[in-house]
Amino acid sequence: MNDAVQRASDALLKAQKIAIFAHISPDGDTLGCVLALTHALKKLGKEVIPCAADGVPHGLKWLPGAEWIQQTSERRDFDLAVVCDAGALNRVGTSLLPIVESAPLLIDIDHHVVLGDTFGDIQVLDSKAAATAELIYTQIRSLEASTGQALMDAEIAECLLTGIITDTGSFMFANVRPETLLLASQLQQEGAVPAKICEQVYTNHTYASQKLLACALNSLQLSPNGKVAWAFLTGKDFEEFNAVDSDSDGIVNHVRDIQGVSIGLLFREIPGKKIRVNLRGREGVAVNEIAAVFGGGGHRLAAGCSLDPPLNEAIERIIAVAVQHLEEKALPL
Ligand SMILES: [Mn+2]
Repeated sequence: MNDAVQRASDALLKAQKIAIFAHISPDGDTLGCVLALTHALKKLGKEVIPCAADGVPHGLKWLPGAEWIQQTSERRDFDLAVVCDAGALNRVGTSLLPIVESAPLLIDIDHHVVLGDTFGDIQVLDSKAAATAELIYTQIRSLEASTGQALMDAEIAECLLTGIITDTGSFMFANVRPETLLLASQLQQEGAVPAKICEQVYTNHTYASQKLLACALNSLQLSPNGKVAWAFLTGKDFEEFNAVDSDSDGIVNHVRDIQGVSIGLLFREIPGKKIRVNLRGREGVAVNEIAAVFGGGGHRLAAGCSLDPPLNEAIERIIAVAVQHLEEKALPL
């Protein structure tokens, strides 16, 4: 990976106009990465356009530089495109994909490493990193080493620590490594304030999101073996509270966090579209394998996919696969 980091630094320093892309339904990691890299490259005098097809969700609008994020761009004159934390190229979103593809050179920086889905002329990939923010930190340090210019500051540190905190569930997930905690400490020393980040991310819910949580928990059900829990949100629920998609972020964790439950699923009915499913697992399962059956993907403990309506049939189909997955995992090797 070190070689790829150096080649990425060389390409970033050679380019003048750089577009940086987040993934659809953006989270704290993808936006934290895009903005941290944007801050660093602006300091180096680069012209940078940070893009996210779905914009910035309510809970992340406070990120330093969030106002720079563009949902689309007419421009095609970039020297270089960078995609952060996307998992697969099409996850930049259909509206931005042609822009990414028009760039003469493409860098992919990511901790989702899905065989067969890698892309980019330069690939800075590490599936052991808890967040892509860990890789962006390394990249920015490499840019500093190459130029002799100090780039790290409190704003960059805040963006990166946000990525680490959100992708580790505030250091509660199994992806936390000693390196992750050391880096968090380093970022706090650089000026990031963990309490501020957690307050913004976790204690600043919209009214609509709390009402959606109530609807979802009201619909909660358990499989006969008690190991799969699911909840759903209908199009009507979203309508009633004038809620947007990002208002349902995080609800799936409540569905999984039940005694005895190994897999939690949240179904979201989006009128005129496929039914979105968020999957969360506990150690020992691989929910991305379940999502893959339906053309989706993600991490072992957090994944997503889409199914055709109607809702009740979608629920039946995926629960059957989830229950079977647990039976297979329970078999002795
Ligand atoms: Mn991530």
